[in-house]
Amino acid sequence: WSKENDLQDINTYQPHNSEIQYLRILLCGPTGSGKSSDLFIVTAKHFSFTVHNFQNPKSRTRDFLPFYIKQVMKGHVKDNRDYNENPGLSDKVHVLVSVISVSQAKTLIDLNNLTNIIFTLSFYVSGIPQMLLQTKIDEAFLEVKEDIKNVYKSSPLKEQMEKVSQSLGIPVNCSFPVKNYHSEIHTDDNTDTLILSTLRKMIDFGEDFVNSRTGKYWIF
Ligand SMILES: Nc1nc2c(ncn2[C@@H]2O[C@H](COP(=O)(O)OP(=O)(O)OP(=O)(O)O)[C@@H](O)[C@H]2O)c(=O)[nH]1
Ligand SMILES: [Mg+2]
Repeated sequence: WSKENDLQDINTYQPHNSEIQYLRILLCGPTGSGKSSDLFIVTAKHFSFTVHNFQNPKSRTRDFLPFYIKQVMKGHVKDNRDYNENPGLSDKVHVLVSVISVSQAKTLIDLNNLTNIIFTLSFYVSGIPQMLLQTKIDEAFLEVKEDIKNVYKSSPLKEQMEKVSQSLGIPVNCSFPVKNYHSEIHTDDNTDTLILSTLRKMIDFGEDFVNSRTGKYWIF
């Protein structure tokens, strides 16, 4: 349980594939799930990164969302408005991260929405690494709220992670618990440690993907 290694590796990370300068990670999930908070405070403290916000176009129904995300993943959507006709590897998404809070995962509507999206996407897109983040574990599990280091010891949390992984069809080893900063003014080492280990995983998954010759996935 230490953040130094991850911090060092993330700091010196440079994609080996010279086609790209940086990884593109797409966070997708219901409103309020913690996408904007995710990783951001820690990340902003140590690293530089760029954020684009994509919203399902207002005129479209919810059914449109998976198709919209598919366009984003293929690198066609630039800043919500412009269309990129011929996206290269650097425009495409390299890791797809689904984000849902524990309490949202417990409501069937939120879970079903995410399941539908992931299901549709996995139908269209294969080969791209997928991760699942379950956020707000501090709200849901007292033992984690008291000490974030209990994250790997809490059996109710483990059960919750497994249950949701299974419903979403994302393997447990691609599934991570997250506690974001929310009201804290100061950052603390233990919270940083968990967040950095998750960020590290995203980079590992993305790095594998852009090197797996190809960096190719198959979108139908
Ligand atoms: N307790 C707790 N609160 C959190 C956590 N993550 C996020 N929050 C809070 O939840 C609220 C929503 O988080 P956001 O990051 O804004 O959610 P979002 O997914 O970006 O939502 P949209 O931008 O509407 O799609 C904020 O008030 C956060 O401070 C967490 O791990 N624990
Ligand atoms: Mg947001």
